Order: sequence, then structure tokens, then C-alpha cells
Amino acid sequence: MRKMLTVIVVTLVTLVIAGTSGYLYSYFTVMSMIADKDAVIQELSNEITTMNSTIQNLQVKVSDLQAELDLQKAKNISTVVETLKGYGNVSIINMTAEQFAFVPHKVEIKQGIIVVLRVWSTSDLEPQWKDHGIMIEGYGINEITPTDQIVTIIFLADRVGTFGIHCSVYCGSGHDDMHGQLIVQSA
Ligand SMILES: [Cu+2]
Repeated sequence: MRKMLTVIVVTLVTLVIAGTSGYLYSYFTVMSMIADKDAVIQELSNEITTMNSTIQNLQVKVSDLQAELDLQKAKNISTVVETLKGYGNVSIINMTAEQFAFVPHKVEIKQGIIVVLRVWSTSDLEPQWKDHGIMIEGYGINEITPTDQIVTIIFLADRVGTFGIHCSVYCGSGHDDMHGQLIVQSA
């Protein structure tokens, strides 16, 4: 009877020890997995921080280059205008080609003026059609104006009259209504 009791007690103690060590093993395994996961997360977040600062540096460089380019373009056009002034009166006209209008749509100048027409093209409403074109009747002008770019057209307003301005590149549903007028008054 006593031997039997001893066997039962020993068995129970063994079971408790086995259970506890199994539990401890699982506990430490899970804890080390959590620690590993935290290390991986930390590593990834460090990488993201590095990448973000690289992206920021690149953005600064791109905007510096854009500013430099804009400056050069502005310098170039003012150099051109200065040269043109040696030949006569110069009029700079800034125009926007947008969906679906030229702004301003009416340009009035005196005959004999050297026109520096700067067309900035933009396409927002129907962005699948990126570009516009500017065609001026009577002056043999027809230039593609790619979106987000300024195209400079220089001509002498030597012919008197009213001339239609039309978009010459299909730019969406309102393309056929995209018109303007060039009015050249006799000097
Ligand atoms: Cu058009």
C-alpha cells in the first residue's frame, strides 16, 4: 500500500516537473521569437529612415536643378529679347494653352511689332491627352506645345487683319472649340 502511494507521488511529481519544464521551454522560445521580431522591425525602420533621407536629398537636388534650369531659360529669353530690341519694338505675350482654351484668347497688337509669344501648355481635365498645339492662320505658325512646357514663338506682325488661332493637336472632348484670335492693327 505504501509502495503504491510512493509510486503515485513520484509519478505526480515527475508529471509536474515535465509540465513545468515544457511550459518554460515554450515560454523562452516565444520570448526569443518576440525579441527576434523586434530586431527585424528595428532594422527595417532604420532602413526606411535611411531611404527617406536619400529621397529627401534627391528631391532637394531635383528642385535645385529645376531652379537652375528655370533661371537659365529666363536668362536665355531675356537675352533673345534684348537682341530683338535692336531690330524694333518687341512685345512679349504670355499665353496658356489649357483644356479647352487659349488664355488670353484674344491678342491685339500693332503692325510691325516683333512678337515673342510664350505658350505654356497644361492639361488637367482629360490628362490622357497631354499636349496642345498652336496654329495661327495667315502667319504659317503651327507648333506643338507639350504639356507643362513653355514654347516660345517669335514672329513679326507684318500682316494686318484678324487671324484665327486654333489648337492643332487633339487634346480631348473640347479640342474643336479651342480657338483664339490674333488681331493686328495697322500702324
Ligand atoms: Cu487641342
